[in-house]
Amino acid sequence: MIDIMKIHLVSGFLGSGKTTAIISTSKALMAKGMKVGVITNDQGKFLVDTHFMRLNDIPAVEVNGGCFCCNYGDFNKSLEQITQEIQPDVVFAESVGSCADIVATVVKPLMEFKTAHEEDTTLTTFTDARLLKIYLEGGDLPFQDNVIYIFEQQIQEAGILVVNKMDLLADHLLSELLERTSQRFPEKQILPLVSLTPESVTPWLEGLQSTLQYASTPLNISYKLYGSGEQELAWYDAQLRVESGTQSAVTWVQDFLGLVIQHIRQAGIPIGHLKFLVSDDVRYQKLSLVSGDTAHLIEVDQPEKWGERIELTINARLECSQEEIQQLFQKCFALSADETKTKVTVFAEEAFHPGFPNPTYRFA
Ligand SMILES: Nc1nc2c(ncn2[C@@H]2O[C@H](COP(=O)(O)OP(=O)(O)OP(=O)(O)O)[C@@H](O)[C@H]2O)c(=O)[nH]1
Ligand SMILES: [Mg+2]
Repeated sequence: MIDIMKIHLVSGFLGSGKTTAIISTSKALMAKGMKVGVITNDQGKFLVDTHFMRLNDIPAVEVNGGCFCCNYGDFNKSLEQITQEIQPDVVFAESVGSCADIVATVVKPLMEFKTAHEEDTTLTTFTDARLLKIYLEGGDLPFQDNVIYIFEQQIQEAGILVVNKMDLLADHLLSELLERTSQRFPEKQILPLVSLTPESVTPWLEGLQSTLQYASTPLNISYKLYGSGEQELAWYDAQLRVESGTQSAVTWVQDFLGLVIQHIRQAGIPIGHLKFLVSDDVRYQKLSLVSGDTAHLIEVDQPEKWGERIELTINARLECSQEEIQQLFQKCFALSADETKTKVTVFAEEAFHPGFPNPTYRFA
């Protein structure tokens, strides 16, 4: 057995606020002198979230190229690595936002192979309060039914259900939403949360001490539906460098982001999570757009302060085909080629659908 620490698995739909909450909570714990490690996870290979954790001085290792369930060996190696490197008191493991069935495929193997103690392991599912509200009221979420199936299954297996981004709902709607949530999921610990700061995540930190850790019965999940839901989603990841020409690099980045959002909106493509990491030698910023956000622009802070050379990482998760997502970005690159001599170098890019979920272990 790895001489473990607490392991908090963090699940929830794309863009629900997992990374934000983990960063805020890690900062709160680190300020109290605790050692924290994070394992990030994605189907892709160059991840905004991992970079962003590290830029926030939070030790992070990543399991990439597939979810924890399908790469349990890599997940276990990452746990060993982080244990050896920093001997953490607490590990947060954030699963990719299209992943479900974590109890059977990650929690149970952790117990079965005696890697972790039951009382030290939790599973929290994050939901965006705006999406949860629509879902519980029987409204139309902006996704296909089999994608919504994943959203439902993630909630179903939570021990702790975080209703996140409560600050984005009007006050008079909050208590009604919480009441509806408790009625629908009476067996879960329901935590309203704002994840944005170390101070605001205290309810989650306290919730993690509870004994109601995760649904004791693994999901009765249809992999056919779950897999088909993942197939509706397309990933586009890219890493590029932008160097100023006659206009600043940051202006190009800002215009490019606007163009991408405009084209997605025009095509009516549902957004899972559109995330960008912008950095130069001195500063960095993560920019995000998720389903529920109505903005037509995401803005780089203090554009006048950015350097001549900017690194841009793109992680886009949309409900469309692989061809559509690739063409959309290609079109935006082509439209952004201008006469300002801005030099844009794309180091790596890939567009794909997540593979069919095929867990390494499944203990039901
Ligand atoms: N207003 C508000 N925004 C939040 C809150 N939590 C997260 N966000 C925003 O939601 C967006 C997505 O947050 P992330 O933490 O990246 O979401 P995620 O669940 O890690 O996303 P994936 O890893 O792509 O599945 C970002 O723009 C965050 O700033 C919150 O409590 N309030
Ligand atoms: Mg994340």
